[in-house]
Amino acid sequence: MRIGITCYPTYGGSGVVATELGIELAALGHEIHFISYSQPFRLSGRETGICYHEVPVSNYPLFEFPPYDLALASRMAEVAEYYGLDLLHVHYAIPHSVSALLARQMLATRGRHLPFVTTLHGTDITLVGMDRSYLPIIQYSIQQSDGVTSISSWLRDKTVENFSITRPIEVIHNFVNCDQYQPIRDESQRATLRQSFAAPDEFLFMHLSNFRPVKRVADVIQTFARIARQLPARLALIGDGPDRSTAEWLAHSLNIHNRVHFLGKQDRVHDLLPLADLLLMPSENESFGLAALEAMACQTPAIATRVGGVPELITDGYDGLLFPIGDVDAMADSAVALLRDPERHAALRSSARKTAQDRFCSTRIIPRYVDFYRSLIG
Ligand code: GMT
Repeated sequence: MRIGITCYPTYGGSGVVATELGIELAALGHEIHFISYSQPFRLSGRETGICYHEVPVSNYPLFEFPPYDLALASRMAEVAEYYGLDLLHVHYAIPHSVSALLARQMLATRGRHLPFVTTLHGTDITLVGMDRSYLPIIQYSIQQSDGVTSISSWLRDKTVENFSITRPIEVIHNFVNCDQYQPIRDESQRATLRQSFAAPDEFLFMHLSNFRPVKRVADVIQTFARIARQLPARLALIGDGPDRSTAEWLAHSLNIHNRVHFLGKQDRVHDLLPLADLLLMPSENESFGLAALEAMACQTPAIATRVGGVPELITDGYDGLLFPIGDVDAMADSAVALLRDPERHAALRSSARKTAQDRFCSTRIIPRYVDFYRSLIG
């Protein structure tokens, strides 16, 4: 198949899923065309079978707000026509599904059918999409999509509830490539690599996000501060975003800044996640929690909040630990108790990897997308 994919190219879960999906599909022999305003951050630009098409956005002085959605619709229609696309797959409803709808209509006037799939990721439904200025058009574009997928059952139910959607929504969970994301089996190699972040007798915690308020990065620091009072430990935070300076300030105020590493945006997170003992994901909401899945595939279980679609990924006490939002004391105490019990920690680590492999490995999930596309093209 020839598939056009549109996503946000910046640091964030929906862009990661879209990019990894394109890479996996290309590896299966499909022809993939990414259409966006810049190259998605996890693409090197050298992948076989993948082509990137930039959307130029005119910045004429008359425009206070450059109309990206229109430029995107034009480019989608052009790429579909020139490269004979069978289907468009847009990630994150706002504004991508509206642009795809326009592109489909433009091509229909030329006698070509270009079906499009909208994948709902989270804040497009739970936060931004609920804004009255977007709600009616997003509702319309979801209803009008040829196919709609959601990355968790929780998000599907929220979409139906918030937008009164009557059409079917297929749940296709997020996935991880378990060959790329895997534990470092050689203990001495792991110990050597870990030395950049922690001494041999120190535990290593990690956090991975875009540092938006929904991630509650302050809770990461607060939890870690309580842990560091009881155990020798270090924290490495991967990513960047609006709440980073608050987190840095808090680390200084709590006098733990010497134990906290802010690593900024990293594209090879599969090299880092296997080095950690635990991941901290105390989010206010997560419609899935891809960061936790990536860590679990590397045998790093998560201490997370029981929110949104997270319980579809993490089974409390088996492959991770779940807590109420903001309960930093319980998160810290449980982490300390777990790390003081190496057998239980080892069991949680291997269950985390098993869950990633058995339920969310790309080899299981990608065929579901392929079948879904075929059902629409056919
Ligand atoms: O988490 C973010 O702020 C980024 C956001 C996105 O759309 O880029 O992530 C959402 O999509 C991810 C991939 O499907 C999910 O794993 C995240 O749980 C979801 N984030 C939220 O629901 C807050």
